[in-house]
Amino acid sequence: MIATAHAGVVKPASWTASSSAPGSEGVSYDIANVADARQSSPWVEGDEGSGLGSWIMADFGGEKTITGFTVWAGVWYTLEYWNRYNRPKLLVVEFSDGTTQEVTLTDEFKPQTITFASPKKTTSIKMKVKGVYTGNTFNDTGLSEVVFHDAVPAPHVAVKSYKTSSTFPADGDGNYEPLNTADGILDSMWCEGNTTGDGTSEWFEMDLGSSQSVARLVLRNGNAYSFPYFMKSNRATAALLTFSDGTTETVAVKDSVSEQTISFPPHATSKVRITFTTVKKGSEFNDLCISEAYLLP
Ligand SMILES: [Ca+2]
Ligand SMILES: [Ca+2]
Repeated sequence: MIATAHAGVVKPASWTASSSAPGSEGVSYDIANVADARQSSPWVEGDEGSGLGSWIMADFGGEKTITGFTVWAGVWYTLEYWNRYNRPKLLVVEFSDGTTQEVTLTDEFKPQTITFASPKKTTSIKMKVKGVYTGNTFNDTGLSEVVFHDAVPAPHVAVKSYKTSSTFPADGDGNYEPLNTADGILDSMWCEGNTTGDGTSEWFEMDLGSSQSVARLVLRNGNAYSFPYFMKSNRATAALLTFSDGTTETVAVKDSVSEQTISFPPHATSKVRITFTTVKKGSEFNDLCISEAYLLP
């Protein structure tokens, strides 16, 4: 099973930080950016020096049982900017009872999921930067997103693996792999990579590993980063769902940046292929993208 940020997500009631870098030209480095479901918007500390000793703190507004977290370490605006800024290497994680754990992160432009040795009851989690990987331009440390997990099973049907008709090649903004549709992040997405078409007839398939009952598809269509970006890229307006026994359902897909739940008659199936049968063209890019997609019973 793929560990996704959907699974057992605990949303903090509030966040605070030791400091934040001043924004400029409409760009903010505020602490709110670590929990806005967008990997390209970072918190950047505003302390003197490299960021050692700087911290962020999540307040859960009551006691929660936290099993770990997923972190998008560094400034994920683009890969170039990720290299420019410091990335946290060592975090001291402090719980509300005063106990601490040290977490070492790898220096990779990909989300990292940390699972605690045992689930921890706590009302808050503070993460203090104790070591950094040094950026090549700016001596400031950033974190683009943090998602906490608990042990409560998510309602989503687990996906074992994905297949696609095509996938857009990775570029300076990151990759366009289908796993991006299961991370809860609006500006990470699967985009088809057929250079001659607009995405019509392109598909991706979820392998559920075993027969599961599915009756709803939850989608964030297109590039869901923001409404202006949504308008720039192609999005789907209809899809054909194909199940492992060969049966199909035709469904309409709303041309909307908002989350939509598409219901269909229940099917017991080990695979669901979603073929996008009609596409609305964007104003700038001629590639079909899907930001989030998961199945419910
Ligand atoms: Ca963010
Ligand atoms: Ca996503």
